[in-house]
Amino acid sequence: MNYIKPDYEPDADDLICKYYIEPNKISLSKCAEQVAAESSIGTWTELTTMSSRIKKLGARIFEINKNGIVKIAYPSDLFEYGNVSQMLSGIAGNIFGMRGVKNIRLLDIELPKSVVNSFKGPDVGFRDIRKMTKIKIRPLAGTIYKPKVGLTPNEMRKLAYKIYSAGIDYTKDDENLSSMKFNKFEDRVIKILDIVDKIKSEQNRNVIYAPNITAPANKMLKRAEFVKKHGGKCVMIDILTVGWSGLQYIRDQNLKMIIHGHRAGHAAFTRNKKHGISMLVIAKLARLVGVSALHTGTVVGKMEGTKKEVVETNNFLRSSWNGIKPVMPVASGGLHPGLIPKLVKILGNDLIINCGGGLWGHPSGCEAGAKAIRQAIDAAVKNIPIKNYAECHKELRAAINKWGGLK
Ligand code: CAP
Ligand code: MG
Repeated sequence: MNYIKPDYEPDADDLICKYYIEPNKISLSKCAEQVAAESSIGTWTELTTMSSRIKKLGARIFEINKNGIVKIAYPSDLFEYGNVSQMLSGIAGNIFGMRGVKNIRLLDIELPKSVVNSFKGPDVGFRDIRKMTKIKIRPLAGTIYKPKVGLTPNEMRKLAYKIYSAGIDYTKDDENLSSMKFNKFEDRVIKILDIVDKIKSEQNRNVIYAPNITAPANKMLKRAEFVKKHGGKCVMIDILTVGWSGLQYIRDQNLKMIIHGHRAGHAAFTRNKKHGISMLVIAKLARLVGVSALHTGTVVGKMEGTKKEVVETNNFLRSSWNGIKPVMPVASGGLHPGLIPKLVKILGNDLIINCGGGLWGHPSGCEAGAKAIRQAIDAAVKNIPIKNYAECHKELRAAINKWGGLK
């Protein structure tokens, strides 16, 4: 069967994948054909069970260029509606391990409306987060409790009060904190949500806490329901270690809570520029299934990720998409106050800015760390050079003295 159809014009009901392909000891077109076959209806040999009816479901390669960019259209009948796992088992499954392929990267996908609308997307979206927090324009000031793992619920409770009082809007657990013997999930949630209420009564601010519910699906649901019962508005899920089905299971409960999507492990797919799956594709799928906020990178922080990639992903998350609610990007990883103006210049105001070490490592303690972050955000939003702002804000000055930020 021939999968190369240079004259084919994809129609509105096709799912289109853009791949980068490097063949292994065969021609690029032969390799692309193997990919198209394996990801749709074929295998390594002609089949006696193949029929002209089934051939209509075959993938169509409608573009190949010398640089290895291959575009393939898949008829939407190949896919089960509302099932990301099945979709990926085709377009991002066996193809990564075939001998004829040296490298292959799924760079982008365009989904037909029928597939997009078979998913719910976020229950609570980007604009809902702004409404819930009543923060209209500026980026949200967030942090991750640090050390990552080790603090007790009582310790976190005290720290939460200090940093929320000093101006932090959004706090979250770290990706590897769930329910440990020294820090039980339920105990921690009750204690921190108690502080969330206290901040509401003392300062009339709706601050958010994102407890990490990552666990087997039934446990995640129990944890999410527990958070809701105690007045929590948000849960965090490590979406890639949990898997698409786990994420969708929680989303489909319609809990009306923010789902904060942490992407721990994404770089196993995204980091090798010649192989794997791009962050843009992961972001599309995460939005489809229904995260409210998603880590996408910082450009300026400790985690790898080019400006082009992060900007493109963030723009997608905020764009309109067949009625699927937009998602709030989360910038996190190695951030500190001195980097915030640069970050906001590159990524804009519609962001949750998370500083972990960049708050808890402040030389004057965590309250000063929280203040310095808010000061840096204010300077960025008001477009005042951080150097000038630091002259009359001592917390910001101390942060810059420790970590830099004037260059
Ligand atoms: C940040 C963080 C986040 C990373 C994940 C960490 O802490 O908590 O998990 O941001 O990366 O453990 O590294 P720091 P990404 O602020 O102390 O660096 O957002 O790129 O997925
Ligand atoms: Mg972390």
